[in-house]
Amino acid sequence: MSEVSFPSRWAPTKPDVIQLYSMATPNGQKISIALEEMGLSYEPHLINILEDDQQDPEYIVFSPNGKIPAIIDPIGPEGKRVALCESAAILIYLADKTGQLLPQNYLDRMEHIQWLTFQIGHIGPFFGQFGHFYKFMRGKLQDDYPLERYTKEVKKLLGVLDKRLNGRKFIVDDYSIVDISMVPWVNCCAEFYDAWEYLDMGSYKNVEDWRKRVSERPAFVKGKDVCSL
Ligand SMILES: N[C@@H](CCC(=O)N[C@@H](CS)C(=O)NCC(=O)O)C(=O)O
Repeated sequence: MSEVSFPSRWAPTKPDVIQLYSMATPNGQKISIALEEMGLSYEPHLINILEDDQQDPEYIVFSPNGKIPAIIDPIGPEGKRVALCESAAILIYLADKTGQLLPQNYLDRMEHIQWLTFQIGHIGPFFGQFGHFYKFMRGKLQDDYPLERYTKEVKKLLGVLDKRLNGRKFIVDDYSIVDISMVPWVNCCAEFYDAWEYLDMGSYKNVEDWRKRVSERPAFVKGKDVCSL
């Protein structure tokens, strides 16, 4: 991995701690919540995606798809500076760095990674598209098909989570980076998209209990508002 420079537009004032480049969206919240939960020191920088900060040439160097979140850890393995984008990769990196919120045992670890990739491959993209058509495009399109398609898929995914959480406090065993990756998206549907009633979220009782349990954690409460506008 080649070492990157700190972007001059978001110059660190504490260059010895992890630099977080983010905004308080579900994908961004995951990382600030994890950093808080793990007790790591970090310096947050707001990347305002509404103003296309994520396309800044200095930022694209270490987040090539122009998305938040990203981090630069000035003191990674072997003392090397590490830059990472993609929230799942960052969560695994932070968990490995601290030995927290992801088991080391191979098969337990793979079960966590399975659910983490389920979040990345399904929950993030489909909840995000649902929000686009429900919150931002509703009433602006002639065709109901996009909203119907994403509503159906989000309800299916909520059903998968509800079944998985039957008799469980968390998605795998103990609280982990998997829960941190998912709850911001479920909260986003209920709160930011304001779709709790529309999606009949009250009927997913296990999901509701879990998101309350997770959302009340002090690190979650603190982390979710980091890099707010
Ligand atoms: N797979 C990526 C998705 C990141 C992502 O979609 N971030 C959104 C905010 S939630 C973003 O940066 N959007 C800005 C854009 O698309 O220009 C991850 O998990 O980090």
